[in-house]
Amino acid sequence: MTYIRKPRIDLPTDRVNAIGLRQRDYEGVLSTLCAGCGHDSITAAIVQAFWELAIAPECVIKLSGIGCSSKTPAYFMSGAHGFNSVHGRMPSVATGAMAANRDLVCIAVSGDGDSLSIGFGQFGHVVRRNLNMLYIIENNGVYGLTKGQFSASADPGSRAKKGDVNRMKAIDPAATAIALGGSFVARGFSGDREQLVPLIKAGVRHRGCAVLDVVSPCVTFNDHEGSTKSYAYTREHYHAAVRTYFVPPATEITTQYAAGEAVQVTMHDGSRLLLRKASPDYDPTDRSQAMRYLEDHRSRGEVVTGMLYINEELPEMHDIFETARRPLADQPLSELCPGAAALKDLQKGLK
Ligand SMILES: Cc1ncc(C[n+]2csc(CCOP(=O)(O)OP(=O)(O)O)c2C)c(N)n1
Ligand code: SF4
Ligand SMILES: [Mg+2]
Repeated sequence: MTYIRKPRIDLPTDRVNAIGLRQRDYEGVLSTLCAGCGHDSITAAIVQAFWELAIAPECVIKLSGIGCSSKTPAYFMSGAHGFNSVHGRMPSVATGAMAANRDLVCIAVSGDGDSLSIGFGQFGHVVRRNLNMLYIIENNGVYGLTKGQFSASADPGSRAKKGDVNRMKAIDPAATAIALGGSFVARGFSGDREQLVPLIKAGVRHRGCAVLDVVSPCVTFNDHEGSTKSYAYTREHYHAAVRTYFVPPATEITTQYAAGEAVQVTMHDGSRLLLRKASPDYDPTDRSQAMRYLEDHRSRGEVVTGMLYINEELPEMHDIFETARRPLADQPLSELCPGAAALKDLQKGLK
């Protein structure tokens, strides 16, 4: 793949984070996506979130499948490990990488085509395994890279650029992840960075599979009248269920909201999520209510955003399988290859 390096100019006024890095240290190569593509705004939010969290890029693994969305890991954290995998197969690669080294911080970027069409089975199983990763779906309702065919997230009745009407029902990745028993499900909009950055930070810090569906308009193939994934439609039908604030462990917890207005979730590393109910009847820890709420608003054509469901109690893949604490690359050879006698013993048990 060809790419263009960004010229590096450090200004003395650039702020550094807790580990002495500038925001530029979290950027990647120049984007080759269409000007105005929602995916580029999500990239900017990812850069900001990781810089604010002060995570060293070399501790991160960034993964993707195939699509315009799946190209985006090239545009952030050049210093991270990365693998641009096969269409719809990113979750398998993520499972392998995280099984081999649980200390990595995993961020995966996929598309609605990549995750809800060809990769639907893989998406379901990685949620079910509760693999420790942030799984972002950059959702534009079309296959952008292959020139604008309807994807599985296109709403029935929505129009393609050339006028065709979609007759199929849509798959909602957030509702699907909640139905599958996912431990963290949120939705954002590429045009709302203020909401998106705390959702990304919380997803990174969540121990388990954090699914973040982000409505991300495709300006070239799906930003016209009749599309329900356009900037205009999303802005008009936007409905925040909760307002999300991420508070890192070292910071004193202060909240501007009166008791009863904010729900507080303490995450495994001690950081906290302050969830202010924008809708007084919404509780993001109540799974069946979250499902009903999404369905009610979907039937009214509204796009519900924010932290939709969270459960900090669900065990992550390594807890379920009681795997070794040490990364595979650091395991002593004697443990990895225990020898012929141990193999014989194992075989005896299988007879
Ligand atoms: C196995 C396989 N099948 C089909 C394709 C063709 N293909 C490439 S990208 C894509 C869809 C991408 O859509 P999405 O994941 O929504 O990403 P977007 O481009 O919209 O960001 C398809 C069908 C492929 N590359 N590989
Ligand atoms: S075709 Fe659509 S999704 Fe792809 S880069 Fe252009 S605007 Fe973005
Ligand atoms: Mg798409």
